[in-house]
Amino acid sequence: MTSQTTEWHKTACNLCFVNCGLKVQLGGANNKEIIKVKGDDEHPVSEGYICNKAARLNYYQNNPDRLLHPMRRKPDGGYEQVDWNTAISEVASKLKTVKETHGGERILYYGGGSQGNHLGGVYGASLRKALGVRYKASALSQEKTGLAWVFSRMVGGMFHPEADHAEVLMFAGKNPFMSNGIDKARLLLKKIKKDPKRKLIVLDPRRTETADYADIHLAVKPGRDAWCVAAIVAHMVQNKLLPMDWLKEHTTGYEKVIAHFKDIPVDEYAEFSGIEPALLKEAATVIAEAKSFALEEDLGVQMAPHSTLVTYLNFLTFLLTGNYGKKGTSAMVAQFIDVIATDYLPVDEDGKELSRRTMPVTGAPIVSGLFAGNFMAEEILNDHPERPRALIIESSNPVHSLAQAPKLREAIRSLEFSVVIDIAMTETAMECDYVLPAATQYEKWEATFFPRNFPNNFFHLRAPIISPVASVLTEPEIHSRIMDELEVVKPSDLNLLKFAAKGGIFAYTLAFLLQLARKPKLVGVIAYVLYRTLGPSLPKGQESTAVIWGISQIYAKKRAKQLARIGLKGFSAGTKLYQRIMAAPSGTVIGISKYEDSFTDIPHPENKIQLVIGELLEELSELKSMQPLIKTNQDFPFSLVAGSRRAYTANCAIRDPAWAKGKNVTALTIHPEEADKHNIPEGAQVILSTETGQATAHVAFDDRMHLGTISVPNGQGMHFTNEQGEQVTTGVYINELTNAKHRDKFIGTPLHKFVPANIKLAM
Ligand SMILES: Nc1nc2c(c(=O)[nH]1)N[C@H]1C(S)=C(S)[C@@H](COP(=O)(O)OP(=O)(O)OC[C@H]3O[C@@H](n4cnc5c(=O)[nH]c(N)nc54)[C@H](O)[C@@H]3O)O[C@H]1N2
Ligand SMILES: Nc1nc2c(c(=O)[nH]1)N[C@H]1C(S)=C(S)[C@@H](COP(=O)(O)OP(=O)(O)OC[C@H]3O[C@@H](n4cnc5c(=O)[nH]c(N)nc54)[C@H](O)[C@@H]3O)O[C@H]1N2
Ligand code: SF4
Ligand SMILES: [Mo]
Repeated sequence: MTSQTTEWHKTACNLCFVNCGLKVQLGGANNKEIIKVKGDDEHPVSEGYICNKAARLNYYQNNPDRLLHPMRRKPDGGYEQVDWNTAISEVASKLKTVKETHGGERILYYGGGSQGNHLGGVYGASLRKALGVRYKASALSQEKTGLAWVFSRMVGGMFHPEADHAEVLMFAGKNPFMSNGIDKARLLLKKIKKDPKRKLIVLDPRRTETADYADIHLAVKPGRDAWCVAAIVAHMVQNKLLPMDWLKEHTTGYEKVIAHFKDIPVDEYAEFSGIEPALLKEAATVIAEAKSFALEEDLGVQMAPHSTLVTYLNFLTFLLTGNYGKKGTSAMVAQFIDVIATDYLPVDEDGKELSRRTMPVTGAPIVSGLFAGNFMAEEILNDHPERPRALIIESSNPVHSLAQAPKLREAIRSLEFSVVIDIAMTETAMECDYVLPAATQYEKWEATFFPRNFPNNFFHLRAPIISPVASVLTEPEIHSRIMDELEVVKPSDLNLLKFAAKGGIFAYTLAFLLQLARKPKLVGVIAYVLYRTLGPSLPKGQESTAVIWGISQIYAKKRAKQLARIGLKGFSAGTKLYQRIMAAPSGTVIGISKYEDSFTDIPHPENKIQLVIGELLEELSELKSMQPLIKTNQDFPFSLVAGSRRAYTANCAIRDPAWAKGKNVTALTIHPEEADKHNIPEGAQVILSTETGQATAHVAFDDRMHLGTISVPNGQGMHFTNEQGEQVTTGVYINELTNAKHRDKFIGTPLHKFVPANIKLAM
């Protein structure tokens, strides 16, 4: 049945982690097409803002390559369709065998959500607990765990840079004009530009679209941010621009940290980083003298040489200048769930961690509960008795998104068992034993835990707007069916709760507290327990929101102060919060933070910011050698930015290349002068090579590029079935060319922004 509707449905965009509120109109056969998209002006954070990508969301929802049935790999390597009962019982039984033979800790878990969906991952936590899984990784641990290590050790909690109110704002290695990644990015850039009292500083080798809005563009040499930011801090220190009374009151270790910057030769470091010393000093002075300063960094730091050190230096620019816990600076937030868990451990007298949990084979550090995906293939491909034997992947495409795809393919194939839950037959799915098809994010209840706003903390739970394809299941259902098969929870343990749920939510709350006290082992599998007990008593279709009720209870306990400020207190505060969330299709405020919380909630002694990170101060001293961490060479004379955000890239969310508008979305870009030097005409086909692989690309000129660099976009080169039924790929599958060993010294995150590479005209 084809129909056209004029009704607007509220939801959110899942193409980047900002998750703007949307209103969409549906149409097409059975109203399964997203026909019209506009910003939801009632959404408290995005307030009607959207970028160019959201309008083409239907390419996500209606992908011709959509996976519609569970698939099982045949001995010949092909796949066959199996029914759900077969798939679930075989997956459960194979996981059980691995657990019984080698132990549950030999099963790895990867993913748990991408840019728009975290609800399934919460249910995945119950399955992990039931199996005894100990080690996990996700997209976060190939970008944000360095940041987590630094913020945990310094302030002990997630915070929000108040970009909207900062007098001076700095973007370090972030191009929000293209990548958004910050609320209402383009509006913010315009607002700052128009206000003569405000200033924008951009630290980026490329003259980015964001840099067009900057008052100061620090066009650093690629990979040399460490020298640049160290010199900025050194200039402040050496010119006594720091608020010593504030440092004394709110921080520890400031004298020690300051001492490290006293002798840094500012001019020399500035020049080495490619910045005019006068301009660098101007930036340092503007920051130090600002009434308020906030900084937001992203992949240009977190995936570039010295990444964790640069994050630390960035933090010092605002923490040493007292730009914390007041308007327009950075303030601690109370998220619904801390999507990046805070993680700090005891340190020695030099401020170095005494110990840290590591991976059994590679010794990779575990930060915020995650090991860096860069170690995954290495962890698997060996004969160590404690190597992983099985892998569960959920809502992630690591064979496409982690460095060095060929190694990862080999690793997954060598396992005793692998299963992936996805909406498409991805590059990863094609290496796994079983593929379980999920409902899309517009066919089920969904949410992310990304929002980190201040002072109003915010959460948006989205109701399904499109009826799911009958042959797929939601992740909560998939996980729970596997759990049922594993029989880890006795049906009798659930009966009391099922019964209580019939008496209403308050009877359920009492029974829930009682049952958890009596059977503490249920705590670990709480999402499953809620789904199977509270779920059935909720209005039909809302079962998977049971876990939101559970998280609301935890939030009410952990964030009682912030919750009380929206008038919710006492025994029923959690349930009332859940009810508010359910009644708010544009999302709702879940708690109010105050600037004072930014200090009182610091978990460190005397609620003080700990400025010393011994390991990173040591690395700072190593900069004296003036040796870049990674060098180009005769064979690979260019530094390749292996994955940059463009107008129509969205990680692996959209597989149909037709979704992208404009001919250069997939191009390899180079500065015209640089191209001229190498006799490469615009539009040429070139062979792009690195030490680990090669690919063909077509060239587009971009006079914003830093000389000596080339760039290819992220999220390209995925396979896709075209109208003729042929498998095609468009653009460069960049992780065929990256090297997993090319990673941050502390955390292991990849250094994708500086990959030595070469290009030659294709014959
Ligand atoms: N259009 C689009 N938007 C997206 C996404 C997408 O796929 N497409 N993905 C989302 C996701 S998951 C993320 S994590 C964010 C990432 O968002 P961003 O980090 O903003 O995006 P990138 O383009 O990867 O990198 C940012 C900048 O790093 C710069 N850079 C390269 N090398 C260096 C260096 O050595 N030093 C410095 N200082 N900068 C350097 C590049 O020139 C680039 O401008 O984007 C989100 N938004
Ligand atoms: N070389 C290089 N590599 C990079 C980057 C780079 O810049 N350069 N960027 C990195 C960054 S910042 C990130 S965040 C990662 C992202 O990498 P991934 O974590 O792999 O995330 P996505 O690529 O978006 O993949 C999400 C997967 O979820 C599936 N999916 C979508 N909706 C649903 C759903 O509702 N349920 C389920 N079960 N599945 C669903 C999609 O089909 C897709 O396969 O890539 C990283 N990889
Ligand atoms: S900024 Fe991100 S979430 Fe908002 S519309 Fe654009 S891609 Fe979607
Ligand atoms: Mo990301």
